[in-house]
Amino acid sequence: MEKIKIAIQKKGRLSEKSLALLAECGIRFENGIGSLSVQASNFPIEILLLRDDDIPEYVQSGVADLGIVGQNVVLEKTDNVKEIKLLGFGKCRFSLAVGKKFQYNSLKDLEGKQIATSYPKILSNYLKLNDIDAKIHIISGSVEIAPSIGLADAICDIVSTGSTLLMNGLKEVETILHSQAVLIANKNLNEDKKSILAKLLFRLEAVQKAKNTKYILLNVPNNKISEISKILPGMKSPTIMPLQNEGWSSLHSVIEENDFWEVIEKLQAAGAQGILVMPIEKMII
Ligand code: PRT
Ligand code: ZN
Repeated sequence: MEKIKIAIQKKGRLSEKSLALLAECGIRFENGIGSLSVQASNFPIEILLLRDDDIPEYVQSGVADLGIVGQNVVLEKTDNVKEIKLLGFGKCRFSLAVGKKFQYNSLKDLEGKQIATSYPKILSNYLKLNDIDAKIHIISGSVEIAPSIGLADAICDIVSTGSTLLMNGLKEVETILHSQAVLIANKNLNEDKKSILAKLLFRLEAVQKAKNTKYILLNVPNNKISEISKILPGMKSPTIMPLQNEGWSSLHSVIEENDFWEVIEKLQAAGAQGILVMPIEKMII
């Protein structure tokens, strides 16, 4: 039977979360993670463990059918793969930074200056779009030290907390893009592979929905059931079960993580008691 090949980062910031996501989709792996490729025992998928920089090209050429990689790397390496799904981890931004003493007012101040980066394509597109002529120095690692050793006036790099910039005496002046891990696919998957991808996506969506949702149980006086049910949007409508205590019921529903505290406050104000909130493992609607 046909298998789908998914490329994920071998060792780095995205490795653990990529593997965990596949595991949450119920995929079990046969051999150890030390090797270059890993077979799944219960799903038609093979995992290729690669450097993240190589993943977009492998997917574009069809050596891998799918890949999990940062959007920043996809943009830099290829424009010929399909972005299938944002995965919500590996979040960062790609920014321009200059030395603390650099008098920066606008992008125009970078005209004629030297900028160090590992992402020449994204940077040059951005400069072109903004009509700035600057010299790009391509450096593969430790870009943030370039200004202090006199190699460049500015840098363009990935930032997450900003502490690396701070430690190197730099200040962030422009955000070029926001990035997170994304599932990409080859543009010419055959029908068999498309149907395996659809199965994988179905599972991914169930996992993602569950992460954003909580299961909630609460005790409510019977005369408040309809008022409280309105506060809880739920999947369809809440489940209501009588309690042994006369005049009280137990109400079960789901709530969105985002509205969590707001909903809890409203429920309490409306007379709910004994509120229990639990994680949901998978959610299929
Ligand atoms: O070996 P391989 O080539 O596979 O890995 P890599 O070293 O190229 O990549 P890796 O593992 O560092 O990052 C993989 C992906 O994680 C990146 O492509 C981004 O999409 C995403 N990501 C999220 C980050 C960061 N956050 C991040 N903070 N990638 C890099 N950084 C670095 C950044 O380059 C800078 O040096 O962390 C430093 C800044 O961090 P703060 O928190 O100090 O701002
Ligand atoms: Zn890399």
